[in-house]
Amino acid sequence: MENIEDLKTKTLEDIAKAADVKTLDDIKVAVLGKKGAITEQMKGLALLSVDEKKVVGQKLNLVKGEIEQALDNRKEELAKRELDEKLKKETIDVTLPIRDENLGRVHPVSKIYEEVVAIFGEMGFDVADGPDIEDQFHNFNALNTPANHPARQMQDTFYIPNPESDNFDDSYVVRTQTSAVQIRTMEKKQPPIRIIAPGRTYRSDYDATHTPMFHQVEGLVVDKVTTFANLKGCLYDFVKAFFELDELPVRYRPSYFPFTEPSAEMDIGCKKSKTELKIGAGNDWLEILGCGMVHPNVLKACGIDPNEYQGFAFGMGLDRLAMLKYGIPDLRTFFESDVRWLKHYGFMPLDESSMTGGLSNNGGLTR
Ligand code: 2NM
Repeated sequence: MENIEDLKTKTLEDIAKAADVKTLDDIKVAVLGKKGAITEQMKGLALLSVDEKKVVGQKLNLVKGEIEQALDNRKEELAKRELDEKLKKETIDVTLPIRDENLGRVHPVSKIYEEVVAIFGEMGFDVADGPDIEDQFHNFNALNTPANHPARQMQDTFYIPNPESDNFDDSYVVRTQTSAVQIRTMEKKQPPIRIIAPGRTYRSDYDATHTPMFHQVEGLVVDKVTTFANLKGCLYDFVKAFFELDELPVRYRPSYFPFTEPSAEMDIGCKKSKTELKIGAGNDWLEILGCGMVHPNVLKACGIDPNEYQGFAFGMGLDRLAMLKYGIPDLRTFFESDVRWLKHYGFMPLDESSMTGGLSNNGGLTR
């Protein structure tokens, strides 16, 4: 019979040396298994005298217990080490570049929005916003748009009943332009004012270039000396930055808006062919925005003295800008939530628009 102490020492050494759980299991079988060294000795007890049986049996049980304990401890140690190694191997380096094929895309209108905010932000404009549902004072009256004005007619404007009044003049509207934001800004704050108001607007219209919900950005500058020359310089800088061109012919045509006097529409030079529209060169013109000097009545309605202050304002369609800049032919597709469309026309989310870091990030364009 093998010396029990020797067996114990050797087995404990083997356990301490075991490098993995499999080796431990092998040791367990070799010592405690059906034909294991301890098990064999247990069987051998039958041949001993009653007194010897008692002493050797106790000894064997003790050693068996110690070995079992050692196996358990070592197993736990190894499992912990294996887990540590696994965790170390699976560490995520958050500084690594993202796998951008898995990311979603930024909608072209959001991209244009970011670009417009970046350009006017650099010029010192603040971004202002307001509610989509407006009262008629802020959407019309304060904008020098009298009750009989065509812009108020039912076919254009979505009216929302006022639960507290049967009088039609008290009904609300979903804003037909973002100008109400300018009105609210002027009501709250005396000049100098320099804001843009980008956001959703609503009119009852639907074809390839009109959707009932669309996006506008309007701008407003009010100060003691604010001239039409300031307006021209500001918008000229804007269109050049927006279309990323060093030179871009522009012209102003007289126009009419109730809230500005004089009013104008700004065109940019382009070349139109059957298949292509090239902005910047050529003998054609493309209407890009409306603008003008803020009407004295508008300033008055907001508590600003038109004898002391003047302002200019402008407005343009973000969706239209997106169609022009990225050559998207049908506005209705903008709002169909088709993921394939978005993958085609959308932008990588990490390419932020900025005046210093690149505006439209054409490198990030997925086309
Ligand atoms: C346009 C065209 C011209 C405009 C005017 C104002 C306000 F509130 F100051 F009177 N905000 N926006 C304006 C002027 C908007 O959109 C084509």
